[in-house]
This record gives sequence, structure tokens and C-alpha cells, in this order.
Amino acid sequence: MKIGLVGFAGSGKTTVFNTMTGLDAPVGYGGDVRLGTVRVPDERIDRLSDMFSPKKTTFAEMSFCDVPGEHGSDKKGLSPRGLQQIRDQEALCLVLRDFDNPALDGAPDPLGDLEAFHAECIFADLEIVEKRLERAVKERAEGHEIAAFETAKATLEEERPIRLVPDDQLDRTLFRGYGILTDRPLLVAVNRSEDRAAESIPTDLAAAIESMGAAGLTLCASIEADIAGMEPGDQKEFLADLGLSESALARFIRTAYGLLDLISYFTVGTDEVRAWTVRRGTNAQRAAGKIHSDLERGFIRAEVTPYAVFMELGSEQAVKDAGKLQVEGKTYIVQDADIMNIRFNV
Ligand SMILES: Nc1nc2c(ncn2[C@@H]2O[C@H](COP(=O)(O)OP(=O)(O)OP(=O)(O)O)[C@@H](O)[C@H]2O)c(=O)[nH]1
Ligand SMILES: [Mg+2]
Repeated sequence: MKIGLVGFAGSGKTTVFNTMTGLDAPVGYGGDVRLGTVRVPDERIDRLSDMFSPKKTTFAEMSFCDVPGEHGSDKKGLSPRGLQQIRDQEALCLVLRDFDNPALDGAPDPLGDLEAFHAECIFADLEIVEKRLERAVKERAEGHEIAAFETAKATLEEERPIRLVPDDQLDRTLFRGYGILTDRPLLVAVNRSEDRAAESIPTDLAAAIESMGAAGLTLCASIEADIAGMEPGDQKEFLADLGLSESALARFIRTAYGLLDLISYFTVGTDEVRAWTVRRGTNAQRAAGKIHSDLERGFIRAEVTPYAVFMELGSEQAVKDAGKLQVEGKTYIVQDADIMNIRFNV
């Protein structure tokens, strides 16, 4: 999954990037677009890997793209350069400043910044949608195409993000490749000073986040970036001092998986133990396509063992002997933590 970090200049995007990736990119002012990838920690993979001692263990991955803010007098959340970058991110993480930054004028105003960013995205999308609609009408496009652009336009004119429109009311395939911003999943990271690390998001801000169909989390990036660079053993203690039980990365991943409705299934063996990420509700055949398109095309069946059952019985043979191996067809809906073996023929 690719996540773009966006927000106003000096809101702490690069610091958040460091917190998530454990890297040490210079913070402070502008800079280059940066990419970093992290593995999604998963205790279940750790345990499976212990059992199989595979040649290779592969975790799910999440990549972050740090987009510098727009500095200068007409302070905006989206620079033209930034826009370019975020168009190919699958989800956006808006970093809101909720700490005093001596380099910037004015007290922090996370709610104001959220609303300003939202307005910018609505405006950018409206421009695209209006152009497409105009062209569709001129070229006498099919009725349902015109209707889709009209739905999108009406939604944006009400200042509502397109992500709020249910799938059955909007043919999203028509919008692919247009870089619509408000249809992208949005995570809002409230970045605050360390004395307020454990405080929850104020109700007005939480309500605004919810009304945009986004998900929120808090962090104090500057100190959590330092913690992220420590030995795992030391991290817990420092987090506890801040009143936190989990690392910023763990909180972020949980929030992102929840917002995007993602689950993991596993493949196991002595060659490789590996996690695969799919949307909840994905069927076995499509899930197999994550591994390789041949597996989707030539899908015969999936042999499934829920992780909990596997752990209880302790081996593949024991699962079989107990008659607990599930043999599933194409339409089986994959569950979180299913251990899958795909049978296929091409
Ligand atoms: N107190 C405090 N300071 C922070 C926090 N996060 C970032 N800062 C400081 O704020 C300043 C700007 O942080 P950056 O991470 O560079 O901000 P940015 O959003 O990447 O800035 P641009 O890329 O220039 O838009 C730095 O001096 C950071 O040390 C935080 O959680 N608390
Ligand atoms: Mg930066």
C-alpha cells in the first residue's frame, strides 16, 4: 500500500515520515520528495516463521511518500509539485500541526487546517470533474457516464468528498486515472507536542474527520521519531512514559487497515512464510491473483486453515488428520488470518 504524507508547510510531515520508517531524513524546511517502505509487523507471521523456519519470511509492506509543503505567502496544503506526487498514492495521510512551531506564525489550528485542506481538494476535484463532464456532453458520451460525472459534480458542490458516495451510486471505474483526490481514503494524523501525547482528538475535530469519511489518530512525531529509532525493548518504556501502549507505526497501521478494510491471509512452507493483504470481502480466486495472475486464471480450489486452528493443532498433518482442512471454491470469501494453499492449473 502506498501512502502519501501531505499537509501544510511545517506541520511535521517529514518528522512523521521518520517516525513511520525509522529513517532519519532532515526535517525543518522543504526538501525533496522522499520514499520509504516499512514492513507491517505481524506476530502471527513471526510465529509461523518460527514453526516453519523458512528460507524467507515476507511481511506485508506499506510505503510512505513524504511530500514537502508549500512555503511562502499564499500558504496552501497542496503545491503543484505535491499534487503531482500524491496522484499516484493509494491513500493520503494529512498531517495536521497541533504544536507550536517557532518557524511559523500563529497558534496551531488543526481544525482550520483540516477544513482548508478539504476545501482545496474539493476545488481541485471539481475542476477535473467539470472538464470531464463538459467533454462527455460534447462528445455525446453514454448516459451513465454523464450521470456519473453529474453525481460527482453535485457531491463536490455540496462540499462533500466523493469517497462518501456509495459504490452502487457511482461507477468508479469511469474515474480511474483522473487523480481524483477526495475519493482516496484519508487518514488524519494530529501531530502534537509531547505533553499531550495521550489526549484524544477533540470532539469538533473528530466530528469533522468523521464527516469526511476519514479516520483520525494522534501522535507526537518528534519524540516518537526518536523512539522509533531505539531498540524494540527500550521502546515500550519510553512509550509508557508518554502514556502510550503502542508505537506510532503500530497505531497507524491499525487505523489504516481499519479505514481501508484490509485483512491479511498467509501462505506457509519451508521456502517462504508470507503475508498477503487484500480487502475484506475478496473471494479466494481474486485473492489468489495477488500471488500471481496464473493462480487466479487457473484457480481450482483453495485449501484453507484458519490461523487459530493451525496453532491449536500444531501442524499441517494434524489439521488434515483432524478433518479440519477446509477445501474451498472460487467464491469463498477469504477471512483474516486464513492460511491458504492455492491449487491451480494453467
Ligand atoms: N514540538 C514538536 N515539534 C515538532 C513535531 N513534529 C515536528 N516538529 C518540528 O517542526 C518542524 C517542522 O517539521 P518537519 O517534519 O520538517 O515539517 P514538514 O511538514 O515536513 O515541513 P515541510 O516539508 O517544510 O512542509 C521541525 O523543527 C520539527 O522538529 C512535534 O510533534 N512536536
Ligand atoms: Mg518536510
